Amino acid sequence: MTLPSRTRTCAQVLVDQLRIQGIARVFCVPGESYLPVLDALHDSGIAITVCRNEGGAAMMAEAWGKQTGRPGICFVTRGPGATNASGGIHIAQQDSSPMILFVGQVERENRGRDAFQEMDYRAFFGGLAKWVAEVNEPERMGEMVGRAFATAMAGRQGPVVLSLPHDVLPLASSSPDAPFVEALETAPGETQMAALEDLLAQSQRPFLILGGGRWNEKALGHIAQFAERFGLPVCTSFRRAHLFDALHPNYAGDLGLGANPKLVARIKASDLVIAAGARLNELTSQGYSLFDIPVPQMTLVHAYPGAEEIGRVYRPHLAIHAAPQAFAAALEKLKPRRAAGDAGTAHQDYLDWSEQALPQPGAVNLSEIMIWLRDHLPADAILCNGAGNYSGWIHRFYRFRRLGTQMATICGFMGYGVPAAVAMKALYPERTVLAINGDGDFLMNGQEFATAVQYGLPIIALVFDNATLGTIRMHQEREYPGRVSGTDLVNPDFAAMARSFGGFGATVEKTADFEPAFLAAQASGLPSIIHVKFDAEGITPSTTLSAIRESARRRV
Ligand SMILES: Cc1ncc(C[n+]2csc(CCOP(=O)(O)OP(=O)(O)O)c2C)c(N)n1
Repeated sequence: MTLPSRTRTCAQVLVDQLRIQGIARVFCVPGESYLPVLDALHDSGIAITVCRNEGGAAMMAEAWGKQTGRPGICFVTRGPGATNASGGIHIAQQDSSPMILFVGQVERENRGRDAFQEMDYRAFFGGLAKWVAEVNEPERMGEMVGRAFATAMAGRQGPVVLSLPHDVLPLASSSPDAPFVEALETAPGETQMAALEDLLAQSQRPFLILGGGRWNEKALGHIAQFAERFGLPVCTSFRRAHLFDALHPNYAGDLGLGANPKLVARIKASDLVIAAGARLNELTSQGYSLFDIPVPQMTLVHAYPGAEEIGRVYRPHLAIHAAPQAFAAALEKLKPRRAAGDAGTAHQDYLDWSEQALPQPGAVNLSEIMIWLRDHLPADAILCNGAGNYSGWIHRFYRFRRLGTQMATICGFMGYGVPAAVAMKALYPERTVLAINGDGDFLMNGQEFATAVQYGLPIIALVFDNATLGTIRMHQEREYPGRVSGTDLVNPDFAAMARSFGGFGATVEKTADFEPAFLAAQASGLPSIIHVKFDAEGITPSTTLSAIRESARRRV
């Protein structure tokens, strides 16, 4: 796409660059520091979602990037806006999601004076972002924005921060436009693929771990066929369960918090692990206990798009520096030299682990609710969640069937569910989008429910209210049994909150109330909150607070 040449301001070059890169929507909280950009957006055809907090705006942009593989865009004002937005940057870094944060900056003539809301973004975001830069020369705007897209999408994807000095944005710019940027593809070499074929021929108990971003349906189709041809059990890394159909006969479950012990044992006993696209982070590696460091006890093949990640913790026996799509395509050519293995037992272990609801103290049973959702939601429904013990029920009982249906932070950031759901509903208005939250979790960004109402985005937010910051209470009972400190919560009426915001609200106090509440929420056509009150005693799907406390007391 080439745009007509005319005299443009720096801000207009920036916005034209967004159009050239195919950006349809940006997320922001406005600030006086970047008014020329807001003005340039006015007639650009790019939609603006104005958020209530920059933390929510940055998470929406991150979620957009995580889902689409192209950078989500967020604009925030200087100092306070930038610091509020930092949560989204942390998520984008840990979750490897492409996003660009544009942030206002003081005038160049005042830089270094500790001027009003001045910040050194290179220092502040330096350890988080893939690239932090300030656009000080008007004629370099196109170049800088183009590079921001390329950097955010290349290798291990992540966040880029571009700072926009106040006085630069309205200046006339002769900057040329940069062309549309494709993510850099790296493909495996033939020798590496031949080596992988040899390793598979020698292996008795191979296993495939699937994770990371940059996948598409076609590549995942190649992965499924590869697993079928070789009889490989496949598991997904922490919060990437949507990469493989849970009902596929080769699916062995997901690795993460509360992983199936049989799955963990199976991986430990395997003689060949192929990690495809997964970083093998702390939660996936079960607290760095699954593989020996630095050289894993079994043969490790690590296929990953970012060279700097391969060997960061684990020295692979075979390193394949390749983007997931190219790696998956290359797998098509591999031929089994022995009879296919048996993934059936691994899949049965997964089904047994996730099939039945477990008993839970109190009138509300979260596993029954999760199983109801798994039986009634369409396969393309998107589930967004933040952090908290409630997510353990999602991991264990919900069955993700399609790419992009699980939107949760790999870095365990509270408050992600609502902003991610707002972004997903804006992206896919026709799909069912849930924000699943704990009570502590929800109020970290629950204000973005107002954004859902403002833009007519009927997300359904479930708030699992146990009147405690349950995860921390659980750790507390383990370490300091009976000494509850700083974890109790007194909550508002979340259903009334929904109504006061202009949405639909319902309260659930027993399991049987959930179905009618959910159906009523759907029928309302409004953004909805379903306030589910349950007993904190049922702290995880498989244990209680009392059991944790008692066992800690016996230990002391
Ligand atoms: C932004 C942020 N702050 C703090 C934490 C630490 N943390 C992890 S889980 C949790 C409690 C979550 O409580 P809640 O939302 O009520 O869910 P529950 O664990 O009770 O299901 C806290 C405080 C975090 N992960 N993220």
